Amino acid sequence: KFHPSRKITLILAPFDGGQPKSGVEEGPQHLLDAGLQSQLEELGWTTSIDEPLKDLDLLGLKKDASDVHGIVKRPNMVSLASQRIHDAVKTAALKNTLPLTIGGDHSIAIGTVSGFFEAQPDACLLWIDAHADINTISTTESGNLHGCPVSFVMGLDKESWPPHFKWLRPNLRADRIAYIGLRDVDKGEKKILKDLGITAFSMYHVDKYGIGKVVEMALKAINPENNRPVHVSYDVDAIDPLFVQATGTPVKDGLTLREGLFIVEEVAATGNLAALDVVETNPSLALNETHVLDTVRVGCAIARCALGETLL
Ligand code: NNH
Ligand code: MN
Ligand code: MN
Ligand code: MN
Repeated sequence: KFHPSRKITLILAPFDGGQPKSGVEEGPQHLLDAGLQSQLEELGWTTSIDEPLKDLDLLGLKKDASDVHGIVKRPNMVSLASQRIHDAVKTAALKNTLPLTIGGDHSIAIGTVSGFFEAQPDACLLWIDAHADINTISTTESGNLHGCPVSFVMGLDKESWPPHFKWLRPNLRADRIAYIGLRDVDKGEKKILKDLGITAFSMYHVDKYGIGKVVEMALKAINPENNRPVHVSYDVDAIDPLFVQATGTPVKDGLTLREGLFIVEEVAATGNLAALDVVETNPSLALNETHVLDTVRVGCAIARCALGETLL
């Protein structure tokens, strides 16, 4: 429904500033090397590539030891990168292309979500992750900004924001986001989810209802009339480490590979997918080459299933 012309802007976000493990910035190149672009073209999409971080000195920014705000690490680096990604996603969406952003760590979703919702204010967001990524500057225990993007785009605890984020206009409402796959949620995050009444399906709910029902309930909550554009922000660690080993914070007892792909197949079937992020593939954390290939293939499969690949 939203993309009859089937054009994708592939936005490369080789960014690792939102967490401490190097290697996640190599994700985009690995997915491209695995043939992502031709796989999407095979499905009937025209693709063009945008590299919004190209003109940023990421290595230099990473070395800047003064880039801290209390315990929060690299607010300047994350802000500069997310602002460029915000502009790229917004521009892609306004041109009626579907922004597909490849990370990189999940802090880049500060840019993808805020940028997409500026272009499509009626949109809703499906966050697929083992983690809720809704820590605020006050609740984060790690100080890693990849654990905080949702709180930024919702404008939570804005008084405590590092000054670097002045450019950011929060535009995500609590009734427009739903989670699937949660199983490692911090105490402070549980309170936020509860207080704001956010729709969240953990692995408990997947076990209880089955993935089919869970996806149905999640979409019903954020898109009751089935008429809103859907942004899917997909952290590959939502899927069990049996299938996705090469990621920064694997958590056991996750989604099976089929459950993980089914989620995006269902969104694709609604015709409402309008933006997609695939984040947190870190090829350098694999123990062997098979693990790298497995994880990168899963990243490509998520994109293909979201963009219309079916089994029959
Ligand atoms: N909740 C933890 C934090 O805020 C972990 C976040 N890690 C993730 N999120 N990989 O998806 O640091
Ligand atoms: Mn995440
Ligand atoms: Mn803007
Ligand atoms: Mn995660």
